[in-house]
Amino acid sequence: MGATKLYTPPGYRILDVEGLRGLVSSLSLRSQLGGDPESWDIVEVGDGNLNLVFLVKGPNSGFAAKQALPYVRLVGDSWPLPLSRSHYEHAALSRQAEHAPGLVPAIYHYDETLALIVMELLDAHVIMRHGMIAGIVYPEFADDISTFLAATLFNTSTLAMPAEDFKGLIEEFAGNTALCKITEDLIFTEPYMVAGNNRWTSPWLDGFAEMIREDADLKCAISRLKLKFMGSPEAMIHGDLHTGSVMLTPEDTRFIDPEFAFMGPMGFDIGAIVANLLLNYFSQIGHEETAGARDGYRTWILETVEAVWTLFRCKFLDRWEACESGDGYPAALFGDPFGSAALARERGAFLDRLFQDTLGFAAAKMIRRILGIAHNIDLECIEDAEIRATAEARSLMLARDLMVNTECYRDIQAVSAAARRINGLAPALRRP
Ligand code: SR1
Ligand code: MG
Repeated sequence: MGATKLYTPPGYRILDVEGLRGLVSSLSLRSQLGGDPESWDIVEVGDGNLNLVFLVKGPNSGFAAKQALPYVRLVGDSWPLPLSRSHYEHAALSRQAEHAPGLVPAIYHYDETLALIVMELLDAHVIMRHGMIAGIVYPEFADDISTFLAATLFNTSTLAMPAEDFKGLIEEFAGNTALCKITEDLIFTEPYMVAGNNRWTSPWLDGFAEMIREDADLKCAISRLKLKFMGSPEAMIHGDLHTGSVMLTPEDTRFIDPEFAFMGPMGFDIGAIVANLLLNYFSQIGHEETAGARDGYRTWILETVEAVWTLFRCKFLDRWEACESGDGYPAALFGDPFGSAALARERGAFLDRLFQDTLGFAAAKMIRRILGIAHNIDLECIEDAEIRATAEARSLMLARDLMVNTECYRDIQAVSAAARRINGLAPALRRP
């Protein structure tokens, strides 16, 4: 990235702990916290790639405050990034709250100039990625995420929306181009070529990285997916729905951080979560005390992958069957018995295509986390490089097959069966 000048609007400043204390003490939120501003406990805890995140606690309550920086935090100010992502995050959170109430954090305050969203403190919750590294089972997760996906994707598509409203939504999110460009470059392009941002567990994975760069079938498949990502405004998608965008307890789940939201392909969100569950599945070799100690957890992960898709499919179909407001398949065309039987088959075919998209996008998400710039802590925290590379190589093997031979996977059980089989293979690693 060249040294581009950072643009910040008048009134924007990067907040620190004292800056936030001063700001909050002038807002009505002050009384919600209670006590004297000096007594508030404020810490910056952001560990993501892009933003600042503060936790603010007073004697009566607390909240979380997320501020967009004018650059990519992971890299620094040599990589500018527009603050407008905060606007899109706020817009998406508001829509998600409407369609999936109780599954996103409540918003308390939004400051467009400061690119600051103040929201509910999820103190009892942990980032799902961390919970899964610790081997915690989340019995409600599959039900909650399938509800979230079915509700947000169906209701923001033109299966549910009249055409005019749907086009309004496309317009509302059309400007989030810089965040889309990150995805277009970092997920769909760079891992498949020589690029300065890329890194991997070297030399162990050098052969895999080379094979992927020379794999014409894979490069056609990823480009097909990129085209779909850029040119298919099917629904308002979260856009970055990995397990770092989920905060939960065993009883309660919230989806956070939709700053990548735009009108895109539904399979991108479903694929993101499937990918991150599978990456964690393969990473378990690096988290168990003794070989096989996490087998029960592995089983739970794959059962969860299956449940996410199966429940999503049912919930999406239920919504579609109950809805007559969308312009996509006008109800007026399908009122007679032949029409309704044909529509039922059509819905099934739609979900079958969405399943294929989901697998392709899941594969893309897996490959980028191993060969691209932004890796997952699930794998990164494995200190032994050979063990880490083994988990990563297995992930790449499954991802490559999912992306190139997608149509061979007729159902989600075929995916978990392939993951189980590949997890027993010894990948050919390059030794130092
Ligand atoms: C440079 S930003 C890298 C990644 O961070 C976000 O979480 C998105 O996944 C993005 O691709
Ligand atoms: Mg994020």
